[in-house]
Amino acid sequence: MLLRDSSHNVEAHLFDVAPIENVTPRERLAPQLADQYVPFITGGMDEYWKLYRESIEQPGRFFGEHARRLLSWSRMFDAAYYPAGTGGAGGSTLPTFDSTAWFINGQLNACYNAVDRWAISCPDKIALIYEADEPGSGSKVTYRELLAEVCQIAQVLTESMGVRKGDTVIVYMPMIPSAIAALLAIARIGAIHSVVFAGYSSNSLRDRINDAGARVVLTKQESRRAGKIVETKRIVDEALKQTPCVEYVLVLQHQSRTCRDRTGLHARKYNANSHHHESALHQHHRHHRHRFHHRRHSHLSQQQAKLQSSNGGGSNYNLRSSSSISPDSSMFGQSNLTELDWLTEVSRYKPYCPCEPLDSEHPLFLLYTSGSTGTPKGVLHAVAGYLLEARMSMEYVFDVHANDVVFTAGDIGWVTGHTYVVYGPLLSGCTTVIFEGTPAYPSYSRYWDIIDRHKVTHFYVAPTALRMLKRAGDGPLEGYDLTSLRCLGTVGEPIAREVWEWYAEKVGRGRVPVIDTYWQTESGSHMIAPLAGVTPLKPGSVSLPFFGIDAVVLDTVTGKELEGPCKEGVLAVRRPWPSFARTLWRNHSRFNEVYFEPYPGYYFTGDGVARDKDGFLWILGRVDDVVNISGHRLSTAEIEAVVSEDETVAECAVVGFADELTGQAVAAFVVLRNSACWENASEDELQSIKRRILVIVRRDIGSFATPKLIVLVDDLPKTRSGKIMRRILRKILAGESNKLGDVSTLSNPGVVKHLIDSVQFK
Ligand code: 6R9
Repeated sequence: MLLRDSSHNVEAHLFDVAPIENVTPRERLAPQLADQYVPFITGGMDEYWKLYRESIEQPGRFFGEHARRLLSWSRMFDAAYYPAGTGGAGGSTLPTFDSTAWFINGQLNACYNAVDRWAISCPDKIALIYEADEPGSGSKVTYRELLAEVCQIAQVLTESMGVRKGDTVIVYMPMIPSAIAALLAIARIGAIHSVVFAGYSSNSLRDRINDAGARVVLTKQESRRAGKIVETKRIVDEALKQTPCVEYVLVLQHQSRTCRDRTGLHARKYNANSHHHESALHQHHRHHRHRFHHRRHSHLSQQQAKLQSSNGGGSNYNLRSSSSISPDSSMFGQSNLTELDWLTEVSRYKPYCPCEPLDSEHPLFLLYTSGSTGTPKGVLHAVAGYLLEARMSMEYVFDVHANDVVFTAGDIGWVTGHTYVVYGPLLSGCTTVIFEGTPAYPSYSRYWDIIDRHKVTHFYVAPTALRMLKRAGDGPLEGYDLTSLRCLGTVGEPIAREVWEWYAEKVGRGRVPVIDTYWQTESGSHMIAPLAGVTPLKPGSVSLPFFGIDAVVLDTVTGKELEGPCKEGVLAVRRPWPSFARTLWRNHSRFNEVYFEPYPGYYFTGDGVARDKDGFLWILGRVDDVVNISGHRLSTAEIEAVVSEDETVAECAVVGFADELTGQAVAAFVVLRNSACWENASEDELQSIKRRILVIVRRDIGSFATPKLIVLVDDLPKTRSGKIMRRILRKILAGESNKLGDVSTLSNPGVVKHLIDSVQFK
């Protein structure tokens, strides 16, 4: 583990900010509106501290009570956690990271909790507001409609594709209601969803599919983003050339009915002929599955597969009409790959199927994220603990109530989308906005337009978007009312004080709190955040830990806990909490290694932190080799690996540096092979090498990882054991060449001057 230099050089006065009153939104609401809301916390900070202490000292009792109240169980759990937690009085033994399981012997289903219970109690309530890329072309989906679509997709998975409990299913889709329905359908049958952000390249997608061992991929033919067409399926096809585990790909050609057609005609049409159709279908699927396995095991040649597919696949396949194997499936180079048409498949099934009851610790999803080394980590979450805290944080941190409209402007490819676009809002039974577009299309007013048109009460976004919008000036905000808002949130990276203040003033109109939430893919839900209407706010501080988070500041070098005010170090957590990840997919030893070995006995977050004089926490950014570009977490090692693959590149070091717009940007220091030959190269030749490197990163990872700066150098700073000292590169880029710290361990101290010169002449 490569830790950044221990001294962050952060001056204490930087954190000397007077707390701002956290305006209780109700006090500023019209009285008739205010009456609708019974706050979750009425006793102010005293109550926060009381609950916090209970959550740490008696986690069994605290989380047990919440789990009973906030989730619907098909079998109630016996104890809140293993080994000692009794749901009631808690136990004398506190949970530890090595052996904890939560809500022992309980059974439940995520989809039931997010959809069915509201489809029963308030079927016509709007669950999803789909705001399409093109303004005005979206739709609304009620809980009843959502349940129907989810159930149909669930049956496509189990009946048409043979997906079973515990299988992994990859979702590579844009932000549309069917993508949300797909996640819930996967959860409904007890399979494990793994969303790959649709901005990832085919190579990144391929690696994630293979690591997950997925048998099924769900995707869309084309997506729209900022008015442009993205050929999503083409990226999938490319990836599927090298994914032997995949047996089925389900492709959405056009939007499903919940996106297009609110007349209900489709459902009626289905009912008219469902019975006969269905039984024929069941027969067909039995046949199909049988044939399919037979086909695979007999190693059918590619030619035969092609023949079968082009003539409709023989008698059994004729039943499938347009949806059977696509004529060009042989192009995948995999004879066992079947492509199915989403809408045709879905229309074959009835709009209800039962939920699979799952043990509390059954996996809910797998989400790949970046770590210190090149290979992405598949973070695995367990169903009960994750669901509980997704809902608890919605309610306590954001003060979300059942009639609220939540707009989390994040993609489902990131954990923020999982917890605060999909699960959190739906578990709370409120309405969630699914936004397909971007904040600048068709203009910088897009977010404000969405907020006004849909009467959004909670808006949650990354600072990177706010920096861009702040830069666009106040014009785009003019003429917008924004009085529906009760809470503003930010997530993903530190927010600068000016940006926080702009957000509070211009968007919140000085009326609603700005809640800066610190958390991670691994944590599943908020770890450190103020509670809306309760915790005093300090612009730039994430304030105080959420319930159950026993956060400590550790000395970077000694690993000792630093108690009391005005301390700085790394952020760690002493005890597990229900929504914490359970493992890394098929790599539990890496899980232990990256999170628990750096500071034995603690979960190591990877972030630097400062505690100010009031005990408030300030996140200082990653201390490992992870960069955060526009809130996208990327491993520098991953970028290095792809750049180094180019034949002209001898070696390469990637670091992050401060960028006004994206928070951090990527800089690649590249040493070319035969560097002597390049000495007299023309500027044009050098530019073309740089362009090639940009193309490689875009192709192999995704355009969001493209280096902003490429510096061609003769050598990299290295220790005697050959380790690249990226710290030196970071300091030089930060303009702190005079503060390089200890360079005595460098094997080539002369390189420093060369690097400084190279950066200066950029
Ligand atoms: C939710 C999410 C996690 C990393 C985390 C930290 C950074 C997240 C932050 C923040 C400062 C905040 N981070 N929230 N830094 N202030 N409010 O972003 O998950 O993609 O896993 O990233 O993001 O560095 O360690 P993930």
